[in-house]
Amino acid sequence: MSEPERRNDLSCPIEQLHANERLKYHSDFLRGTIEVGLADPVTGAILEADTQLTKFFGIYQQDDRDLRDDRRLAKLEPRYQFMVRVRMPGGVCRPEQWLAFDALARDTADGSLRLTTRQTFQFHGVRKRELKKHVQGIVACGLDTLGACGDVNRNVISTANPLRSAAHAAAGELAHRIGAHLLPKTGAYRQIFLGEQPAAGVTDQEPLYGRTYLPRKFKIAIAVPPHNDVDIYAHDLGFIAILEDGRLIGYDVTVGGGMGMTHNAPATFPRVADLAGFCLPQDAVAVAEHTLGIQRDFGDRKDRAHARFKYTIEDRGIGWFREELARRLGKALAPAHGFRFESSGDPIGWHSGGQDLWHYTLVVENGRIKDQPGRSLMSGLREIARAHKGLFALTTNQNVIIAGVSIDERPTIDALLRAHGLGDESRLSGVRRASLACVALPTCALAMAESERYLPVLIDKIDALLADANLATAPINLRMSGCPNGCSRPYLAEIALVGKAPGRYNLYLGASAIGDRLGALYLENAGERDILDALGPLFAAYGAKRLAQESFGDYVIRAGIVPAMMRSSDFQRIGKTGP
Ligand code: SRM
Ligand code: SF4
Repeated sequence: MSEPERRNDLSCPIEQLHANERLKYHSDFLRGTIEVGLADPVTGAILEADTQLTKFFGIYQQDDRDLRDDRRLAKLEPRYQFMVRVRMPGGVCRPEQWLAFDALARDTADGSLRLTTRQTFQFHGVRKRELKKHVQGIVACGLDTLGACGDVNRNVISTANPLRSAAHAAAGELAHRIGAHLLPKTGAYRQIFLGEQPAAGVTDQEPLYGRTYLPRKFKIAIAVPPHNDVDIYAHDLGFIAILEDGRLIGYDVTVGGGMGMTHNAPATFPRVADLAGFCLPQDAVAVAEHTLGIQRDFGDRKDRAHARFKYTIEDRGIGWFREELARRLGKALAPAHGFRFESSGDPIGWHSGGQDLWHYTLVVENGRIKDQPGRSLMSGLREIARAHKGLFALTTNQNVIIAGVSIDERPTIDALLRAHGLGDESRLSGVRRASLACVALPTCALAMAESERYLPVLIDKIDALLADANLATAPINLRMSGCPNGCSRPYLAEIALVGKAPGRYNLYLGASAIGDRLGALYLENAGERDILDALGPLFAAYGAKRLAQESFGDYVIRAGIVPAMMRSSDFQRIGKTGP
């Protein structure tokens, strides 16, 4: 597409756009003054404006919020550190890559690995002086961090484990192809972080993105029914594999999903994606490119709170999108084929699939990999990586699958799991197995309340309520986020707790168990006692009155406890406040 057709880049003077647009425009393809900041030995930080640019390279400047007050009193600057996110389409890595990440976590980060809700690794606590070395370590093992954050297409996720079936393999392969096709082309990343020199006479070009990239982040997921483990409806763009007699014939396409909102700002809301149509496998990359192009050209570049693709779709309608896509693609999407989802969770423990192979899903509570007394998760996975001949497949439910184990190798993996206090998944309650929590404190600058550190403690208490109601194994999904941005996709959880202030959460109920309906606000600004007092009677009623196979989310709607969320834009308006 020629430059003048990029409406939002050029239809209005750059001065009238959001400050981030000006920053990108004048950044020399994302270079800014990052080099200057990295070289400054006086501070652990980089320059403020550059913190927006390093995001495009998967790097966030943070500080340890636990230490803020003490350091301020001691007249020290905040303990600046960096979060580094790996780009790993489809969430797959080889054992030697696992070992490299394990070593990097211990050498140049905080000693832990964090599995994210988008199927990749994050490192926390990387100091500025180690940042280049850390990124180079990731690149040395064949991956990178380019485009893992920032206003570009993010890490493309796909249903977990390409070794599970041919359709899973095709989904993983499509994630790679789309990810590679939509990667930014700037040479800034390699020059700044890998020390490469620009080739003589070569200037930067961003043929797909232009100088201002996208108005906001853009996320793509690929699902293989009946599993909606990727939460397809939470994505800007989704591909749902359509199989006939086990053969992939194409993808149903969804657009306009997203989670983030701001408390008490009704113009912002989570949105469940719309079904746009069907495309052939060979058209999927072009559909991704042109959908991204539509958002590039029509997304709101003045108001970042209204800049996600979900608002473009909400404002202009799915009919408009279909026509615009057809114009760019040169043909219309076919009518959607239709599909059926049965779950949004992971198969836990051993399961088989694909050429006589076995796979073990290890539950990693809230995605944090580190050793604890009696449960040496980090050391155990290191030992497994040394012995394992298959792959590691990360799931969007923050778990890891030890994938592609032959029947002969199973005893070795079992022994290693046992030796490290792992492999006890059957001991966990249904809620704990299915729970998700975002990172939140102490690293996330936007956190209003605890999440990763608090959810396990709260679940101990919720488990007691569930046991009283004979629901210990019920697979109710519970998700917690430290703020309304919704990084654990809470609005698609049957029970969601969204941070409002320290120790205070909004409680949402009534999302479907298969991830196609949002929850509704049930209790506002609730403390732990309020939450437990609200959930106890609901669990008792659900335990006593549920229909066969009825999920908790469906029950609370049938029982009239919360309304079914029919329209995303109603999200902030309807919903009962208080039990
Ligand atoms: Fe997120 C911002 C962590 C998945 C919606 N997210 C952040 C930041 C970078 C905070 C910041 O901007 O300073 C968090 C860093 C915390 C830390 O210390 O590590 C953060 N998000 C995460 C992760 C690590 C949560 C986790 O526990 O796994 C996930 C990393 C995914 C990845 O590998 O790429 C993560 N974030 C999500 C998801 C879930 C998803 O994509 O499936 C969402 C909701 C879906 C969506 O995008 O609509 C999500 N994160 C946000 C938002 C709200 C965006 C919006 O449209 O309003 C923000 C804030 C922003 O962008 O301004 C945000
Ligand atoms: Fe941070 Fe909020 Fe995302 Fe949690 S939901 S990681 S608190 S931005």
